[in-house]
Amino acid sequence: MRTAVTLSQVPEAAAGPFVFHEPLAQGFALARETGFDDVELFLPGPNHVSVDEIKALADKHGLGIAAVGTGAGMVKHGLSLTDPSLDKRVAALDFIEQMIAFGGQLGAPAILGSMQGKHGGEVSKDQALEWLADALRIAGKTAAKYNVPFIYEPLNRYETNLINRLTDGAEFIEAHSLENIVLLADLFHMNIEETDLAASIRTAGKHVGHVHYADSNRRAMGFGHTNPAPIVAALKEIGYTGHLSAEIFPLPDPKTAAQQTIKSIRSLL
Ligand code: LER
Ligand code: MN
Repeated sequence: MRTAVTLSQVPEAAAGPFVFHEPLAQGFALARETGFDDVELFLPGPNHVSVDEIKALADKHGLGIAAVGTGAGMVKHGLSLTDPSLDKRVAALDFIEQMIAFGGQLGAPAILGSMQGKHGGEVSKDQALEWLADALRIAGKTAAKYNVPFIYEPLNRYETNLINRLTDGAEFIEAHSLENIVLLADLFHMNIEETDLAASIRTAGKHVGHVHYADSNRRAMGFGHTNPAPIVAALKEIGYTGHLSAEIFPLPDPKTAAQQTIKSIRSLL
């Protein structure tokens, strides 16, 4: 398993669960300094910074790109894959496909989190899930062109009413025969939704492709009440070799949150 830390460049997400919000050059340096292998990028969109610039920063600091988020499509542009408007759904998928291409050129998968949207009003749950499956089928194919998977993230009930649990995500992938889609086990969302985090990871098994390593209160692991030992043991058991990525609040300050994450992971790996 590899360690990663989140770098955000999205002003609208200044209060979000990202460790470093400094300009990218500084963010990469801080990630290296605090001991991470890789970084996870949360960018305003596919044209905010060039792929070459990211490659240069990654090389300079000896860091890889773990993943790229797509949430700015929602927080900046209000786009979701399950919007009642066809135009907005098309724009949402287009944004995601551009982020897949951006990340793909860096060898990094893109993540679908908040852009999955919600059902409600004129959109039934069945309809929303059908749109979600259609979009995941396309995104999986696009990602395959770059030899990376596409990451789907079940979110807690306050953020989506589509799929909240890891095992429901695994069933969804299988029921729709979705290819090249992996699941993101965000331990913060899972703390709200799962009965037993380690058991859900074992059940979802081979579908788990990324981990947001957060404590119960979305602070660095060790600053809340989640016990990470059985979770990391379950990840080892399923043969997980992906990232433990700190998508957490920068509390009490970014460096301390980053250092605590590394300390927790080192004690378990
Ligand atoms: C994104 O990774 C996530 O976990 C969502 O909660 C973002 O709001
Ligand atoms: Mn997450």
